[in-house]
Amino acid sequence: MALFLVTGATAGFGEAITEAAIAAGHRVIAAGRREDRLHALAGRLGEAVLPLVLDVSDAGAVAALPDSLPEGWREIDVLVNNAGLARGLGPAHEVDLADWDLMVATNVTGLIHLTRAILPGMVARNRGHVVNLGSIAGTYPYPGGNVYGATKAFVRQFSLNLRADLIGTKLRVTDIEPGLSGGSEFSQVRFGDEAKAKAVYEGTDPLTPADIAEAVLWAVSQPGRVNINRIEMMPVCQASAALAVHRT
Ligand code: NDP
Ligand code: 8X3
Repeated sequence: MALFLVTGATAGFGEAITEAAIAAGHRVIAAGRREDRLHALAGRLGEAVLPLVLDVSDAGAVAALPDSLPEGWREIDVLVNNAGLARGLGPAHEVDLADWDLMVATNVTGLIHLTRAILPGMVARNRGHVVNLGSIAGTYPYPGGNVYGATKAFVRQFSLNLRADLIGTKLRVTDIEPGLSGGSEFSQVRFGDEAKAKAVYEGTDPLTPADIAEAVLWAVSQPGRVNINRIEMMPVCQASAALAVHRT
């Protein structure tokens, strides 16, 4: 039985990862900003869930986290850096800079600060697994992906570089890189518009939060000698497109 810390557990992938971890007999510190959702989740899944209100972009709260956890919930085995978001799909020369700042603050700065806070304990125990939520957007460019895709490219390279630093320890690092996925609030958050969010999935059979959770639990449950570096996953209805050529 392992102790997980899952960020962004109030919706989508994080909620599904929490459910899957509990179903597999683990304990989960379920983190997010929406306290009502965290309590509903803990109420539904029982005492193996510890609800934790945490904004990953709050550097002070993140740094204070390891010492503020209750006794018995401090030795985190699996950190799932799932909290993240996209804002907008406009071209780089027109976007709202606040959207770019928010994506960097959450997907990059929040993720690295939390990792930095949790890693020393893992290294001291010589036990632990960091699972990051990257995206295919970190590998394949698309119009309007600008800073969102760049944050996920950062997550992929940071994951690989963590492994380089952790060589010689028993710690593991995995980057999960999903493509088009429904059943979460991702597109609602990206567009702030229900009709636009719904249109993203029309006529598709996207990945589900349960698919992502299964990949996370599979990576974590490998024998200790096995490190799954990256899992890139797409729904069958999605493939990378041809390069664009502008002709006059
Ligand atoms: P959701 O919008 O459904 O969930 C995002 C979660 O992140 C919410 O629980 C939200 O909780 C939390 N969150 C956002 N900002 C913060 C913050 N500052 N501090 C703490 N928690 C925060 O999206 P998904 O489940 O789809 O996405 C999860 C991850 O997977 C993201 O990193 C996303 O980039 C990535 N991803 C998503 C894909 C998709 O198509 N859906 C595909 C590939 C990757 P709260 O608001 O309560 O804080
Ligand atoms: C989410 C997948 O293709 O919308 O990371 O960027 S995509």
